[in-house]
Amino acid sequence: MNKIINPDASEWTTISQRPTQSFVSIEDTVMKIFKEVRQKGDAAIIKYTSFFDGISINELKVSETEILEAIAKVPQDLKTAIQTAKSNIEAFHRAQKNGKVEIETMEGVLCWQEKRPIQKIGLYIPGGSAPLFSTVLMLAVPAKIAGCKEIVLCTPPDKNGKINPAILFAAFLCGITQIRKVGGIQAIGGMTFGTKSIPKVYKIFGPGNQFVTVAKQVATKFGVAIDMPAGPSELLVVADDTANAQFVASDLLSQAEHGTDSQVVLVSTSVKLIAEVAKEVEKQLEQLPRKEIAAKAIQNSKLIYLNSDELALDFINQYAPEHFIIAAENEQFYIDGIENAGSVFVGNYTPESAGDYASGTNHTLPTNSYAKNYSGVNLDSFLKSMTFQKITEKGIQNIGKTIEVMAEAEGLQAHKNAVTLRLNNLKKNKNGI
Ligand code: HSO
Ligand code: ZN
Repeated sequence: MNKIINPDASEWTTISQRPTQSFVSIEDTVMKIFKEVRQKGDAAIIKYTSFFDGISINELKVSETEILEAIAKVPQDLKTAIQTAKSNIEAFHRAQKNGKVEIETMEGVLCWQEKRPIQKIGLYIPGGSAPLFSTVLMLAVPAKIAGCKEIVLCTPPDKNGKINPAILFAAFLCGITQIRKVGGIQAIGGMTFGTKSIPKVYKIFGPGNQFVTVAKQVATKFGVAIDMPAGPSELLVVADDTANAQFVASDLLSQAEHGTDSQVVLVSTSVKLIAEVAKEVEKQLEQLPRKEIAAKAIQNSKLIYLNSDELALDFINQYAPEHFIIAAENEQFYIDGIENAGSVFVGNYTPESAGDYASGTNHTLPTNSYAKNYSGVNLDSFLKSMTFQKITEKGIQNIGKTIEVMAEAEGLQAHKNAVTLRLNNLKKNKNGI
């Protein structure tokens, strides 16, 4: 781990930089595959599934029998855990519903806003070394609460053409029945253009490797919305002498084990704690089944000493972490002052794992400093806001002049006329002509 003592503010930008990835070459590959998916549909999907996943699959749809078989395979304690997590996620996201906003801006001028679900959405769930069935809950639960009508879930098959049973169980529990065995660029292409077996969607959600990330970005060029630009997972912990070094180390490692490119950072006002955490990380790392992955991420990680809470907070806001753990005595100072973070975990007994799985908050969050301008996935991610207005006769008389003057000044006579004709009509009626 790299110890950095009292870095000067001029060095913060460099310290905050995540390892850069070059996406240019991937973009060409994505364009090529998208073109083929658009032209050849399922045939292209099948071709690339065989090429990238090493399995030849003719039926992309997951059958009911497969779902039932998978459900039978999931151990009971895992089923119970998934159910508990689901009900917490449901409670938190249901509470995010907010009613209609309605206001009479002038007498007779009524304006209101209502939300409507995005009708067709696609959920991408990565496979790979750690199939994240928890992400199914994080995306499907709010999608259902929002009322999205058509939800398709794409996830890559393993070498035997199968999908992790827990992914299928979580999907089933959430009422997702449209599941397709397809991953990577071809899955995103399928949902962007639609094929015989993959429905076209309006918005794509979910994490993925760099190929999926670039494919989602390219999908936006074809009119599809995406949740956010994704990147490798990250965690920043701020801790002082009141923190528990073992806990802090375990949190840093919990993110480090996601991938070799994960970013973990400790910011501390205590040199003593930094030394203890560094020791603990080495110790706990040895015991981890995924220690090779975690060790690589730890190599890039940073332990930063800053000599005041104020400086620490400024740095953290500049870094804009995806996850931010506060393990410091002055916790309210950080709660009040944090401007840029995806999700915040407060106190010594709030591990990031809680939010990753079960407490109720969403774990699909902005990385790579996008916490400066993006929110994590929440109920609104699945909704659109629409505005309405109704103007009465009295209302158009009240607001008419304002519109006429502005339209005239913009040189838009037809806009002005749309008001003038109505006002004249009302005048005539009033005069009984
Ligand atoms: N920390 C990950 C989410 C996750 N962790 C899923 C475990 N499973 C990205 O926020
Ligand atoms: Zn995690």
